Amino acid sequence: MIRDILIHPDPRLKKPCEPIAEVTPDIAALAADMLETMYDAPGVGLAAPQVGVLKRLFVMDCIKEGVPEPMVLINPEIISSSEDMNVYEEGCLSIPDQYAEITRPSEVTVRWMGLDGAPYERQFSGLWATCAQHEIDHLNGRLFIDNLGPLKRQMITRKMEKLKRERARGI
Ligand code: K1U
Ligand code: ZN
Repeated sequence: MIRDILIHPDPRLKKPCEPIAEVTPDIAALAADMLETMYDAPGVGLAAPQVGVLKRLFVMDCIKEGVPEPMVLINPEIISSSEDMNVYEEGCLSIPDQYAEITRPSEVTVRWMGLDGAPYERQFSGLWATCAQHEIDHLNGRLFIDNLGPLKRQMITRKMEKLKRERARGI
């Protein structure tokens, strides 16, 4: 089932999310819905708070062409980050059509729980590393625009408020 994606500003996008104690059928259904919603958008990642669920889970698939590699990461933690940094022009499904260059560590090692309840650990680089950091920020109530200066952030927020007003009026 495709779920609605919340648009900034929304208080649910600013709250830290709760850890998931165990993988229940509800969590498995949420992950399946989030993958479907991400591919439909389309996007390369999606965090649970973006669909209004304040739990520590995100999905991603950064293969743009070729064989899909859907990933579900529960309670993800960055356990190490490279000193080497990378600049990527990021977007966000909760901030449509707005992009900004964001600097982040170019490689990160992430530990998480899989849908099978088992622990996993993997080093990510390239877009996978950028996306994992962007999604973990969502789980901590942070958006990529929080890395921008106040004027740029306010300009984007005003555009999103206008977009939400227009959508509410069916424009
Ligand atoms: O979390 C999100 O809002 C999803 C976001 C993830 C992301 C994108 C770029 C850098 C870091 C994190 C997106 O997927 S935005 C859409 C996007 O980047 C994309 C869409 C279609 C094809 C390829 C990329
Ligand atoms: Zn985002």
